Parts: sequence; structure tokens; C-alpha cells
Amino acid sequence: MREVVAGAVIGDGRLLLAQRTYPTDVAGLWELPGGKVEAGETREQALRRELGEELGIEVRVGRQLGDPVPLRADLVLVALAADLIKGSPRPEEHSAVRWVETPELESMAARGELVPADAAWLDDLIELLAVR
Ligand code: DCP
Repeated sequence: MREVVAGAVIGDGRLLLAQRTYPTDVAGLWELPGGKVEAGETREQALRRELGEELGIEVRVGRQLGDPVPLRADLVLVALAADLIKGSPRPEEHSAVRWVETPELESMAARGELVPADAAWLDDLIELLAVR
């Protein structure tokens, strides 16, 4: 079983979303950025590496957010809360990034603009934004 870690990155009280470019079924939809955990890495190390590579940011990784979401028989997606500590996200592998507050997040979810797996965490994300 492989894991994908996704970061619920908070900066200035807002949540970072990144727009996927592939595969075609989710291209154009918005996600919590992250990627696959490599052999020998912790989830935290993997998330810090992926956010550095994909967006050029440094984060402090916190608790697990919500429940893991199965992606395929051999792949599970785990969300971790994180705080931006350095940098401003530059999309290297995404088509765009945006910072959202709760009302915008809710509208995007209602319009089906979040990747389906991440939409499962909507309530957890709203709760996370409420305490920041
Ligand atoms: N995924 C998701 N929601 C996220 C992050 C990822 O549903 N917030 C899914 C999309 C992909 C899988 O997880 O099916 C792997 O994500 P990435 O492509 O971002 O991960 P990598 O860059 O590590 O993988 P690859 O090298 O295969 O592109």
C-alpha cells in the first residue's frame, strides 16, 4: 500500500489550493498540494519535500486532518495540516495557486471544482480555517 500526502497549508488565515494539470479527469480541478511518500520517508518528510519541489515553500507540518481517502486498491490519500513558514507559492507543476477563505472554499466545493478525493475533507478544512 502506497500513501499520498496532501497539505492543508494555512497562511494568513487562508487555505492554499493548487490547480492540477493532469490526469485529464482531474485537470483544472483544485487540490491540497502534495504527492507520494517515497520509501524511507515519513509522511511529514514527504510533504515538506513535495511542497518544496512543487511550490518552493517551507511548512511546519501538524496533525492529520480527517480520515484517509482510498484512491485505488494500492493507494491511500492522507491530509496533514501545515502552516506556511517561508516562501510564497510559485506553481512549478500546477497551473495556478490560490489562497481561499471559507466562503470561497464552500462555493468551489458546491461547483465541483475540488478534486473528488479532497472534497471529502470539506468539513475538516472549514474547521481548520475556523481556528486559524
Ligand atoms: N491526489 C488527490 N488529491 C490530492 C493530491 C493527490 O486526489 N490532494 C491524487 C492524484 C493522483 C495521486 O493522488 O492520482 C498522486 O498525486 P500526485 O500526482 O500529485 O503525486 P506525485 O507527484 O508524487 O505522483 P506522480 O509522480 O505519479 O505524478
